[in-house]
Amino acid sequence: MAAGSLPNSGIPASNPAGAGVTNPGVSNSERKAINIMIPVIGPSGGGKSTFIKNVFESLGEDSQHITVDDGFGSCTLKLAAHSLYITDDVADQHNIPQGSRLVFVDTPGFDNPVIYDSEVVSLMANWLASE
Ligand SMILES: Nc1nc2c(ncn2[C@@H]2O[C@H](COP(=O)(O)OP(=O)(O)OP(=O)(O)O)[C@@H](O)[C@H]2O)c(=O)[nH]1
Ligand SMILES: [Mg+2]
Repeated sequence: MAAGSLPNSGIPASNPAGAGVTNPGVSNSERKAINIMIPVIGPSGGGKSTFIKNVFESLGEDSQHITVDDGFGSCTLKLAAHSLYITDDVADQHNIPQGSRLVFVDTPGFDNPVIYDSEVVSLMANWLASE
């Protein structure tokens, strides 16, 4: 993994495209593609990874890189970003630049037996600070 990038995302942690900016009123060719970050947080075993996997599968995307709990303990132990491109139709419908991506950030669950909640929060804070 390159320094400064999110695991599994293949994108830099810093977002030169400018996440969250839709540039309304500007034609699509003038807009820059953006990464729409969606952190998924919650209790350990609550179904965070399953939710992300289901989103990918429902859109016909490969979901093998998303690991869910196999019943033998806490599963997600690091932040893991999983991104997919928004279709041009959906982008136009919502005034989002074509070529933009949704980036789901899977996180370790709260109350898991491996990582303190404070560490989970710290991981998230560091990630947000790098954006
Ligand atoms: N019945 C039911 N089981 C679910 C649902 N969502 C997830 N599960 C099951 O709950 C278990 C935990 O799901 P995960 O998606 O790994 O949960 P998580 O929140 O990512 O867990 P951690 O990464 O350990 O924090 C798995 O065995 C899933 O199959 C749901 O909506 N209904
Ligand atoms: Mg998980």
